[in-house]
Amino acid sequence: MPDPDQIAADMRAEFLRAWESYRRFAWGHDELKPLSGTYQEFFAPGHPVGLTIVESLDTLYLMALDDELASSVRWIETSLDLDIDARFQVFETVIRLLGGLLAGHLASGDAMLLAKAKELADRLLPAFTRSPTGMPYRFVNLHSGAVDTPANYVAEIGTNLVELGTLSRLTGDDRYLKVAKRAAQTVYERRSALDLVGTTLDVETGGWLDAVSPGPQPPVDSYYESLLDGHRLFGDADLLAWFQTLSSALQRRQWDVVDGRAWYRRVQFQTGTLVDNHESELAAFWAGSLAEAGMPTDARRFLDSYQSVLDRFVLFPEEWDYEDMSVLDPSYQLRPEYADSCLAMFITSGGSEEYRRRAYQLYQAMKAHCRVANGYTIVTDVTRRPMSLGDLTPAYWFSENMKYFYLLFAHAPRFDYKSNCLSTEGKVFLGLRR
Ligand code: DMJ
Repeated sequence: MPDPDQIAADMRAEFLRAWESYRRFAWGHDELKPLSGTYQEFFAPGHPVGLTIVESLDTLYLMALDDELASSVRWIETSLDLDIDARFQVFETVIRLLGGLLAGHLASGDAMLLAKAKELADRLLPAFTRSPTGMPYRFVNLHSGAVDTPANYVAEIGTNLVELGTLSRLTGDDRYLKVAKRAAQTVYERRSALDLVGTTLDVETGGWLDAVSPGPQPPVDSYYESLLDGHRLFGDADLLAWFQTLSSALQRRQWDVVDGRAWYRRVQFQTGTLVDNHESELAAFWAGSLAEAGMPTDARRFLDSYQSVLDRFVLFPEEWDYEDMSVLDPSYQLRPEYADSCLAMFITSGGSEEYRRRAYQLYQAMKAHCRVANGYTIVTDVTRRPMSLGDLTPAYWFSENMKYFYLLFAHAPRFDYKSNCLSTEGKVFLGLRR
């Protein structure tokens, strides 16, 4: 590996190269399409919210791209109107937009960002307060407060603690944390006798709509992470107790070792019987959570399993069967989960070089296969040579992937490597140095 400073400088330059393309082709829109030099909206067609800008604020700050940060904050102040007559997905709005505004506020100290965050949360609140169980509806109209879709996933119901809790802490208004905690608790209370949860609940009746526990995989994954991070941020003992009960059940009932590799089998949540052996790239974040929860051995084993997938396919397919290692979805969505765990384990291990080496392998593979004239793009099939490309730079590529990579190598003076907490969307809620 080259010198870490050199790698960090390269990562910052690559970020900036793609950012300039976003500025040129997509500024103010949600996401860049780098091959066609166009853009797409993430939440609602015809209603851009500058997702890439909002999501990237704290990354710009950490990379000391201060002019870019200033123009991003200016865009939000002058052009981000949240009074939008369209239905927004509550979970994605919370982790990406609300999280982005709050992390941007924590990074820059700008009061306007906090005011926008509060306005956004107030527009989201009907999803919680109009629900008979307190578990949020899946969609809310930001203008009218009309809610729809009572069938909601556990991750989407229960991943609001960090963002809404931080807003409560910053505004002194405890309503936000209360609705988030009630929703997370309502899911917890519906766990089976095996301490497992299914994937989908009817938020009006409170009943389960399915019977599968996917382990730390979608669409439950970040619920577990949110409980742990909520405890790490607010010291709430309930959240830790719920995390411990649920995560020990995952280790007991779903941890599955095949050919020396550890995975999570998908099971019926009431009986524990096997559903299938499908594993998602998205679960790679869980190694970092295990490490943060004080389970370094399991964390390392799980990360090793993902490393074996990386070694085999060069970039991660979206989904595979771990019994026979057949690929179920060959696309690589430029996802950040493996780098997320590498950073978390770099930090919890006190700076072990091993995690830098792993992340660098992924970074180089990404450069080799996803780098295009206008930045970076997703892959539609990692098994083909050359890999076939799609046309998208997801907002999380700017805000998550490049943040994790950069923090691993940069010795960033604006980041506290000793005391920090990043949300499921990689927003820094603790650990920004001003
Ligand atoms: C991101 O939006 C977040 O990391 C989220 O928690 C799950 N997945 C995507 C990127 O893969």
